[in-house]
Amino acid sequence: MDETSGHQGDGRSPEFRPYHHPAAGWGAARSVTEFLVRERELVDGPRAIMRMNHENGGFDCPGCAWPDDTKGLHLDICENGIKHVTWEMTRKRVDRDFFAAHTVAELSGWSDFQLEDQGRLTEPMRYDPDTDHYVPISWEEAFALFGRVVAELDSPDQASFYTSGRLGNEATFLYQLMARELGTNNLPDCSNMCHEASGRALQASLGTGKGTVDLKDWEMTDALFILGVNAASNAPRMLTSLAEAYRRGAQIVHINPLVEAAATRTIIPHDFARMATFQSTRTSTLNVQPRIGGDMALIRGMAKAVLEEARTDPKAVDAEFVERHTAGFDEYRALVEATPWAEIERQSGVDRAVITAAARIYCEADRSIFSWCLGITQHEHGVDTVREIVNLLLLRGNLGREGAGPSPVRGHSNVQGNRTCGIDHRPAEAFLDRLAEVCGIDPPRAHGLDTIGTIEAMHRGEVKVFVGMGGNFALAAPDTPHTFAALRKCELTVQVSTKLNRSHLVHGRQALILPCLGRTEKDHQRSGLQVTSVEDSMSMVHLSRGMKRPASPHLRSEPAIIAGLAKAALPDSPTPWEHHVADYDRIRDTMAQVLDGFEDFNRRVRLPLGFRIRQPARELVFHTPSGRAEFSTAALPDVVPTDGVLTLGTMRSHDQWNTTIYSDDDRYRGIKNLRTLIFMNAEDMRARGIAKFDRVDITSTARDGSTRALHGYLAVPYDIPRGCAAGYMPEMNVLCAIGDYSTQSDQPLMKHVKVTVERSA
Ligand SMILES: Nc1nc2c(c(=O)[nH]1)N[C@H]1C(S)=C(S)[C@@H](COP(=O)(O)OP(=O)(O)OC[C@H]3O[C@@H](n4cnc5c(=O)[nH]c(N)nc54)[C@H](O)[C@@H]3O)O[C@H]1N2
Ligand SMILES: Nc1nc2c(c(=O)[nH]1)N[C@H]1C(S)=C(S)[C@@H](COP(=O)(O)OP(=O)(O)OC[C@H]3O[C@@H](n4cnc5c(=O)[nH]c(N)nc54)[C@H](O)[C@@H]3O)O[C@H]1N2
Ligand SMILES: [Mo]
Repeated sequence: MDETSGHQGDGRSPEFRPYHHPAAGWGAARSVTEFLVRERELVDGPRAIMRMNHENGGFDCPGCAWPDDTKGLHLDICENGIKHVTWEMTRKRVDRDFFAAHTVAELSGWSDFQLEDQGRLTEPMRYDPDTDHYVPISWEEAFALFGRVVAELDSPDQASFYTSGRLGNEATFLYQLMARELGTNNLPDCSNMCHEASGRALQASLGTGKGTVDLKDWEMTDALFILGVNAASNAPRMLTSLAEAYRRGAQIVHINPLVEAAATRTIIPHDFARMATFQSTRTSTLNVQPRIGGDMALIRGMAKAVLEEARTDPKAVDAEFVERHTAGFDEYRALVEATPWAEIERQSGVDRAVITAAARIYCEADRSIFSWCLGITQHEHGVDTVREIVNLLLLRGNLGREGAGPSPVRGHSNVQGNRTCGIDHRPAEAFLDRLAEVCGIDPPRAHGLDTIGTIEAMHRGEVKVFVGMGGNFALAAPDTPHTFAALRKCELTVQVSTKLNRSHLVHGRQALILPCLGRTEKDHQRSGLQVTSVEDSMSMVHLSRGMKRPASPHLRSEPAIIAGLAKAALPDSPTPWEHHVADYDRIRDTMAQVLDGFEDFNRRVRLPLGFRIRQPARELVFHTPSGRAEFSTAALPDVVPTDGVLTLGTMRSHDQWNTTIYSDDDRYRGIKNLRTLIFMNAEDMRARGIAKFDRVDITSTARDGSTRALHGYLAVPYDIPRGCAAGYMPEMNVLCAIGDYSTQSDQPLMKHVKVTVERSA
């Protein structure tokens, strides 16, 4: 296999049959059963799942960041959560015999599915260049190797420390402390590729980087607007909220170029009575299909309709709210009024009548929530679009009251907690001051490198040591061959992982694999069994307690691994690393002094449902320059592709977790046995003489004019606006140029790749 072509089919022939069943329900149940059988987990899997996301016990689902049910012990599980847990609990093992039997060159020829499917890593390994094998190394020697290489760097900024969003809060805090004690803010993370735009936009508009609503608000709202998220696959427990909202008569508007499964009907995953009787509930009242990148124009159109409505109905705009709590309204109104409908229709790809219908729903609702994910953020104008969403919310005072506000859907289960606990390459001065005071260190003040910055610096030879705290950097990052070359230029790459993946095979001159405990596993330290904490999409912090025997006796917890690395690299550190790891309560006591909203952390995190981090914007306190919520006035971007060009969005299938591929099926989109595909509008196919399942070549053109290509993909006619196309990450990362990232958020433009498609010769 060509090392950049991602997943390989298993020879079964591909199928495409549009899916007409409700989301979740029996299709999900069957899929779970097949998966459990394959992973030989029929006994332990379900038992573990009964312990997941439980009030005061159990572990946090390592899947998505959707919050737990507010009613406490209510069992709210989903098909994909079960898969994520089972994938971690597999009985298969990657041990020293495995590495002795296969060279890295040989493993590089395996598919990504095959690599992870070998099971759990069991002991620390070091790359041996003489034999091209990974060979066992003791923990102490591995740490010492890291310490030696770091000591030889000319500057701590030659090291970069990546975080993938599964890392618990306590480990997160230690990790950033190690980096900053060393003297660098090089803390790239997966949110650089995911919700960086949301954070920056909400910070600018509201003075807080997070959404303001919680699950209770979802239960009370009159209208939900869901933008750019494939909820049925990527936040399946949202289906429950959507169905409950529908039953209570709330309006649900989905805004997505694709009509995803969550935008039709669902059988609520845990509603066994309804499952037994095949009763489904609608989860949508209106579906709007903008062109890719057309959301900002669409939202502005809704704002224009609201302002027009206000001419005859003074209540359409909440004048009192606008007057008391916001700044910049007059400029915004002038801008909206000056934007012609024709321009709004052209840029959004949606007729005025449909936009007005959505605006009417918005005006008729007392309380509205806007929720979004990557379809909004992974664009050049992601920040402007999120700010436009906030503008629309502000117009009707949908902030700081029950049932209303912005609600971004975060990705990894603790990606939000990572940021809260200090993973930020642009840390706030106030945070650094507190860190300095409490921890007795002198943290660097200069901004560090993010994900793209790290890859570019590796290429220039400026970053020589890379640590991946979870994740699969090599495959998750854009421009696969370019990222591979960057990693290979490093002096040392260290991957802290649970499973074998591509990032272990694409390594530096020296390389370490450090295997860690998973979320589901018991974490014993000197003072006894430990618990960790995580934060969900709605700022709830709660405990996660592993209950399974570790996959191997040689595994260490992430906090213990970080402490080992830190002690080796920081011989004179003022931080009592071992003392901290012996009892995570001590880490929490330190965090309570450093982090805003974490007072009395150890007690409050043990409350039955944990605690919610204070949200100033929710209380209508705005840490913005004006002290008010700020309207933005950005010009509409031109997102209409030129003739012959398609705008391609890369996304996940149903049966995958980011770079982890569970199978080649994408059930809700009707796809079987196929990942190397491109969804296209039927007219666009006809215009190019392409028929269903024809092999096509896809060529992307970057801003700098350079081109990248994938060959032999199968074209699939799909209900998607003309000029738009879609396909799967991480395979399509090959098409994402390293230089194509947003000037607003530095996020790679993973939903906005300009491509041409033609039949393969
Ligand atoms: N099972 C599962 N769950 C996951 C993950 C997983 O891989 N598997 N990943 C987790 C992570 S890290 C994240 S960040 C989230 C990601 O969750 P999503 O944001 O749902 O991820 P994607 O699959 O990239 O899907 C993006 C959606 O945006 C739509 N879209 C594309 N372009 C546009 C556009 O211009 N405008 C609009 N309005 N929509 C657009 C696509 O049609 C698709 O429905 O999910 C998390 N949950
Ligand atoms: N083209 C394109 N590219 C994208 C995206 C896109 O939409 N389009 N989405 C981006 C987004 S939103 C994200 S978040 C990134 C995802 O980027 P990452 O977070 O880097 O990737 P994952 O695939 O989630 O990482 C999977 C690996 O994590 C390790 N792992 C699993 N559990 C644990 C654990 O408990 N501890 C540790 N230490 N390791 C563990 C396993 O070894 C597994 O192989 O991809 C980004 N890339
Ligand atoms: Mo993500």
